[in-house]
Amino acid sequence: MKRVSEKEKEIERSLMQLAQSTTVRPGRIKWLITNMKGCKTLYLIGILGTFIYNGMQLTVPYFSSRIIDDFLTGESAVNNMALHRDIFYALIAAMIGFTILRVLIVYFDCMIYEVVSQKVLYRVRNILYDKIQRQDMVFYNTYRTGDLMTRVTGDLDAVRHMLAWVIRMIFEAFSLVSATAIYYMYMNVKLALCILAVGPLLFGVIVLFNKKIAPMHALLREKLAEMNTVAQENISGNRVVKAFAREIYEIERFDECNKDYRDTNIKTANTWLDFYPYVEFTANLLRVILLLAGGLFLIKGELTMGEFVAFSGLTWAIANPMRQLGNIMNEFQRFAAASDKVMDIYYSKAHIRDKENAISNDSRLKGRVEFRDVSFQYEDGNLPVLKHISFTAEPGQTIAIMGETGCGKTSLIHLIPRFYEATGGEILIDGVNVEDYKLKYLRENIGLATQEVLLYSDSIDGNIAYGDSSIKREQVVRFARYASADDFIAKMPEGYETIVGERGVGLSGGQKQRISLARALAVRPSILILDDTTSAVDLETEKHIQQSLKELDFECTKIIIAQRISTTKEADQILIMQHGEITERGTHEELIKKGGYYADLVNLQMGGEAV
Ligand code: DUT
Ligand code: MG
Repeated sequence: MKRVSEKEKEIERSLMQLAQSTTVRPGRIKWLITNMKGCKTLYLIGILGTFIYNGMQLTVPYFSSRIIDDFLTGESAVNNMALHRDIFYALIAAMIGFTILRVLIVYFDCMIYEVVSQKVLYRVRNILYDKIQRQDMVFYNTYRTGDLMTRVTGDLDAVRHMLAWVIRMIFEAFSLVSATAIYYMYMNVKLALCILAVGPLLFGVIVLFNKKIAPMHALLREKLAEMNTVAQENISGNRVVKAFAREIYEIERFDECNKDYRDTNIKTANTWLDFYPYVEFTANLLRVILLLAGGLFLIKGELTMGEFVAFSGLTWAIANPMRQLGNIMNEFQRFAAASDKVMDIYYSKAHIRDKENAISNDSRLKGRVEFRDVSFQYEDGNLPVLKHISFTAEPGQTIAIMGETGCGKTSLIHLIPRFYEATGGEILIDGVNVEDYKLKYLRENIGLATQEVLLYSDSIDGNIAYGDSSIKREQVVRFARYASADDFIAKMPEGYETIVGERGVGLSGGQKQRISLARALAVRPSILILDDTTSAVDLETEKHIQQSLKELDFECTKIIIAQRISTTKEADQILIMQHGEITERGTHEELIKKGGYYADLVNLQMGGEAV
């Protein structure tokens, strides 16, 4: 049995914590804050920095208004210039000094936002990947790969952008406008109120815009996921596309999605254009108000020339955030749409998971498999796939399952490692319900060669040792021999180091099956399940494999699905399935005597010679 590493234990612990702490789905911002674990203080410093450098924007107009009033236009300007030239220089030096300081603060502040957002991105991405890894089959049947990929890439980036840019911009706008408003009030309350009266007008525009833009972003996000799904399915299904010469059709199909995505993007961008004139009008209204009201106060002597220049020099500090608001709202809505998708996965829970006191230990299971009146139906299906299945496989026995295609063989064996949960009855291993075992423990004791072989883009050695990376080369070779794979592997240019492409490109169907069998054997399982694993292997090789399976140097119960009599005839028990039910059972001889489906099969495949 494999040793559980410290790192694995740590991951397990943190996931348990996560599972407990994530029962209620919080709001988006609260969710962001929880994921800022360890860098909340840094982020707060970042926000404080934003306030400081925006407040410092006021220094330039403040010093310039002092210079104008005291040294250029005021009554005692000439006098001051002659007597206090040092103050004049000091004011100019202060203006330059504050500007340099401000630039430095902006630099470090941006860095803080970037660091925090990357840390959060790293954390959330890992959690998402973990969640996806631990999901059950139902999840994989529900979500399409392209959609999941969009969630861990594009959607997550929108979340990062929220932290790195959108929030900074919100605080920037807020601090700039409030600092300017306070400074305006300090200089001249009446003029300040006249200018700030445009606020409610702008607020109305933004609320309307927000209502229109939110659904656009949700749609945009769907279109992107759709496009990614089409691309992903096509790339992985490239052989089918080529076989049917459907390249042009697929290119056109992608083009449709791409166009759709582009058009939605343009439409989203245009939504802001509809609102832009109103915002621009309001922004320009500021200048008009300033000229009219400011001019009037200047003439009446309620405002000095320096103050007027300061007012005028700061209108951008109100107008720019106004113009920026559209962009901010846009990005905020992008974040809203994306974070919903990310949080769906973040808070998703596998239906099939460990019970609270699930059994797990270091000892090997004996491998007694018992099905007690098991029935099963897929969640999305409307007919039962398995009906009242009962049988027992004693440790070390071989059970063969046969039956026409679609009768439920694969569904049956998928219940043993709990890929799906039985809808009726129970499945016991060593007398304990499979639901009472820890999934990891249960599955470590099962070696499964699936009907559809999937190999990783890795060396043959790496593929065989996938379930237990601690095994040495000699053992890998030994398991390859059991699976009759050693011969052809040895003949390959780089032997066991040969890299097989994605999904085993470069190998024949039978070769892939044999590697998959070696991989299942390499975990030295208590229960070996083979789903049509030798169907593409020639009869001679198959005979050899059958012999090896009998001579394994560890005890294991074998459950073998096969179509060939040659594979199944030596089994301790043969189960014949029809429409989800076991209709015949017994040994080869017993079933031939019975003269049912199996006997017909023997006649068909062996021309009756074995009878
Ligand atoms: N089925 C589903 N959803 C699935 C898989 C299968 O509804 O995700 C249905 C299709 C079929 C029945 O369940 O009608 C049994 O399928 P299974 O794959 O168990 O059949 P099989 O006996 O393994 O067929 P084959 O010999 O073709 O592998
Ligand atoms: Mg099958």
